[in-house]
Amino acid sequence: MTDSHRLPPGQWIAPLERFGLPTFAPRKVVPPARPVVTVSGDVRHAAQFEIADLLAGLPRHDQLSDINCVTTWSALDLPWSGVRLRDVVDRLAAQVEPNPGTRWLRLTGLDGYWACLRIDDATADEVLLADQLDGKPLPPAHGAPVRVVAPAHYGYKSVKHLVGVDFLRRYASGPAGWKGHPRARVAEEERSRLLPGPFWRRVWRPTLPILRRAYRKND
Ligand SMILES: Nc1nc2c(c(=O)[nH]1)N[C@H]1C(S)=C(S)[C@@H](COP(=O)(O)O)O[C@H]1N2
Ligand SMILES: [Mo]
Repeated sequence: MTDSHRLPPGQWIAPLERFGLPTFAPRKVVPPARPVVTVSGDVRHAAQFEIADLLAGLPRHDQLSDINCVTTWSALDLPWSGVRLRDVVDRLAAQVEPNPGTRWLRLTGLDGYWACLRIDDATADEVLLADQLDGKPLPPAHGAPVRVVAPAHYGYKSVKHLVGVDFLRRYASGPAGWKGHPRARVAEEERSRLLPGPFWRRVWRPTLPILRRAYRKND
């Protein structure tokens, strides 16, 4: 509990457990032997990349960062390792040539979950495409083979099991729907596009045990 001084507003410390929207609780992912990422959207040439090729040769970064879930739990100081999402996006953009005016990335996971991050948010220094947690390959529960880690944003932007990246002109809310926020910055408590953050603490906190149970039942 030593780190509670830096807990964001309205958050509580919790251990990391597999988590998300209730619809995704039964969708446990078995990572494929040769995972690929499909890159499309408003681009000149859509393309597919093997994940191994996407990461090959990029500088690696080890980083302690937190997951802050919109439902008010926070797992602190998780030891991630991977490459910068910015380096990956640069590599992809060189191949697919996004059209001018694209401002958003839609990030899709193998379980069908997806979320949009603004390109300037997705390419900030501390945003990783992580392939390791605790010095070991990412476990299936936490996003194998690779996941996004966007510490400045609520957990719902940190898409696990990445299989799709689309360059888009416009934001789309994804499965989070109206409950989500286009940017979802933790420091601004952007829990939802509607109503202020503190309102949502009171909505989400009581649902947390129910959501946890739905996930644990499937684990
Ligand atoms: N593919 C995928 N990514 C996802 C989710 C999901 O259900 N599927 N849930 C999101 C939510 S709401 C949170 S809080 C974090 C939780 O990460 P964890 O399952 O590693 O604890 O993953 C995010 N990324
Ligand atoms: Mo979340």
